Amino acid sequence: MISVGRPYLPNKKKLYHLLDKIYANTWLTNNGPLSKELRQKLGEFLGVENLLLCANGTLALQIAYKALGVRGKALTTPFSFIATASSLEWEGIPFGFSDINPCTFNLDFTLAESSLSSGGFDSIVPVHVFGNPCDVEDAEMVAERHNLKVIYDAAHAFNVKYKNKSVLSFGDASTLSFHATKLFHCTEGGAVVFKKKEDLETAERLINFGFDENKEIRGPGINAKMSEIHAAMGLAVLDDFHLIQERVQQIANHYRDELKDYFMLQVWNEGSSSNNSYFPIVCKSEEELRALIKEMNDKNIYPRQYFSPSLDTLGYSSHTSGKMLKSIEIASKIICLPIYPEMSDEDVKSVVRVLKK
Ligand code: T4K
Repeated sequence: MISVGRPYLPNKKKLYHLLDKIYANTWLTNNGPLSKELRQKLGEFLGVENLLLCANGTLALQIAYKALGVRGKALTTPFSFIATASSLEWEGIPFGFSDINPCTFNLDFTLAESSLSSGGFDSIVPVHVFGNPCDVEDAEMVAERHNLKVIYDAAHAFNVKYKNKSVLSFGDASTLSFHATKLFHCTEGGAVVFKKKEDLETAERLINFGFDENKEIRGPGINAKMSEIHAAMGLAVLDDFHLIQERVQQIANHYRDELKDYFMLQVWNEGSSSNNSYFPIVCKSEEELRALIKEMNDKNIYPRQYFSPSLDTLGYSSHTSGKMLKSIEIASKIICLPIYPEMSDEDVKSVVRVLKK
């Protein structure tokens, strides 16, 4: 079976060596030595400061909102995974949607500006969809004009650079997912990168029940820590990340060369690198999409319709005026093709063969 993704499994010996350390330390969670090592290595690898590991990417979003004191209305994109919106809903933060640019699939900040002019917003939550950096300069100009906090959902943007700088260094905070389906993963896991050290320090308490470094409770918190076993997986995967990147780059290049004249492809933000974690194509119609998915499924190929449905159609938010038509249209015609490091050349060719028929 060829599915949309398959988790990278590091060499067992490498992982066992790290698990041996956990046994030797008898330390399983609560900011243990392996999670400290992973945190430091990730900060260096990604070129960012103020990085905090979390139990998953959804909690990373929730911790970012809490640490930054986001309570008023938030504006976000309807074209994302459900966690972007459900994390706001779960935190009781009222939110509205603004439509996307149908070429980049990211928030269109010109449209966002007009949604924001109705007032009452105190944050924006843009997503770097499929790792494509949204227009961070426009986002920050808009945020400054309207006095908003910016929390980027960068779940897909591991190791993505914008103008040679980590895309995670923009905004008040950026969050990552290290779920098994991501190129870099810890089985489950996530992180927040904060602009300010004081927000990081607040978040360090929030993920650990509100305890400070002296074990005094400084306010309400939750348990959103990463365990040592998850950190071990992360360290083993990080060690191989160059191999993962190299292989998915080859697959993406092949898809792009073969399919660019047949489908609309995502328009990438100029001056940005790509981690090739997803390979979306946009069909001409919903009918074409249905037919292609069926043909692929018949050949044991299982792409996914990320992201569908458009989140504004779920009835979550009461702060949206009108339908998000561009997002709804893209959601009805998009397919993310299988891409993962273990895909063989023959697997890749078999996907292309169905699509070019
Ligand atoms: N923000 C954004 C923009 C996100 O995309 C996500 C997560 C988040 C926030 C939240 O981060 P986390 O809290 O998850 O850390 C998957 C992932 O579960 C989810 O992490 C991810 N985005 C989303 C885009 O995709 P599903 O429901 O599509 O996953 P599932 O289980 O259907 O797996 C997809 C494919 O991967 C399957 O076809 C088979 C393969 N697979 C999956 C797993 C779990 C395997 O081969 N082995 C496995 O162990 O959500």
